[in-house]
Amino acid sequence: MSPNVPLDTVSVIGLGYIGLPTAAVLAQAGKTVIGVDVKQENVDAINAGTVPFVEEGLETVVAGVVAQGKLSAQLETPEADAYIVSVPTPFKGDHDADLSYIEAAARGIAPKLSGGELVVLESTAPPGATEHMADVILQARPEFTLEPNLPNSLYFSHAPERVLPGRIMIEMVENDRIIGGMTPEAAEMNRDLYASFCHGELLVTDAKTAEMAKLTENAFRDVNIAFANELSIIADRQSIDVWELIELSNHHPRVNILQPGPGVGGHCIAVDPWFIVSADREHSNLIRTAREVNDSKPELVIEKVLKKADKFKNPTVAALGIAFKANIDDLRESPSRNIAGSLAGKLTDGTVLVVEPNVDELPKELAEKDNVELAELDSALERADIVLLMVDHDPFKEIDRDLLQEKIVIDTKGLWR
Ligand code: SAJ
Repeated sequence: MSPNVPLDTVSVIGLGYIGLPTAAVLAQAGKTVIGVDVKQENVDAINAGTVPFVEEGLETVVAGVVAQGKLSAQLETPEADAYIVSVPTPFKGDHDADLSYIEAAARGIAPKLSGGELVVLESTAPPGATEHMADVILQARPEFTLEPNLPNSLYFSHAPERVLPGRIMIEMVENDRIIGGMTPEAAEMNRDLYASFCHGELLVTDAKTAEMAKLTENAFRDVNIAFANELSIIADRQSIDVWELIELSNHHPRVNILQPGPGVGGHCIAVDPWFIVSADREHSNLIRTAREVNDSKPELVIEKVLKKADKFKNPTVAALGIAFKANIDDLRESPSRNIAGSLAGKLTDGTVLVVEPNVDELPKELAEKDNVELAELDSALERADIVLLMVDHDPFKEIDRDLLQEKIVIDTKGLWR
């Protein structure tokens, strides 16, 4: 039997920051999309045409495709022509990838298969993860085969996402995509499916190269941010303004240094390079060191604040921004969130006023602390002895500089130079 072309019904497993936008654009392209999520509240929100997190432009598309009956969500994996697995891959222990969510998704898909289906892994994962996902399914359903064009063929592929949070709805459609098939036939099916919504170039390769390419992109960025962060540490000690230093150096036609900050956050750049390290610990010194440099940054920011706080009996610190980067509400793996928590723990006689315009409530570990408050920008600036800028959210750019005159300012993003 030939593959189930044209793959009319698609099930997206995992309706998070990547899965939901993917489901939405597929539905917009005319596919019948059934999303699957383990969280009942996410399923309910989506079926009501709303979204469980903030992402520019997403809610409008979700509301539209749900109203047209092209997108629905449920807890159980359905029968479908194609599956897209978009679940988390955190790390465990010594930074090894935890593939348990991928395995659980595979076990959910296995009983629904009848032959000819495409299963795409979108989750970022270490080299070999797509093969592992296929193994889990083939172990559960040994009557199927990877050999193409038979009645009992299954097709496996890896299509790593490359979208930038905050620009997901644009980049999902415009970015070039890498398509890594476990067989050429699987790659071809995957390419045809993604061509329905993606106008970028669809670059076909094998699954393992695709897995490594995704990790390479994020490791490249991590190494380059580490360079900027290391410069910021050295410049600080030399009493040099690191932002001026970088600006000047970037005038060279072949130099393009990124920006230093309070550390690297998010669930991609701070995580993915470790998958390369764990795949080959002996030969990944540069990538590991970059991770360590970026991970050391928050501690240096904390030390700087504590030094300044020393001269106050009851210091009040305004911590501006706890999202992992500008203009989003995503607090996962956020260095600034950890810095705020750590400062509150250390400044037991002080107060930390968290200003985060993109959230309505503090995350649990901060809310539980007696000396942490979620504050409005104006009142925090008025009350603070020390103003610690950690995220370059737009509202912080517009602050009246006169309000900062009397304050001790620690600007980790170079926003107020
Ligand atoms: N950061 C700096 N200095 C910079 C740039 C970023 O300190 O010059 C920090 C940010 O503040 C943030 C972290 O790095 O804490 C990551 O932010 P980001 O905007 O660089 O990237 P992400 O994590 O939002 O998205 C990345 C993107 N990858 C690349 O740019 C190579 C995106 O395209 C990927 O799809 C995404 O990871 C992912 O899902 O893997």
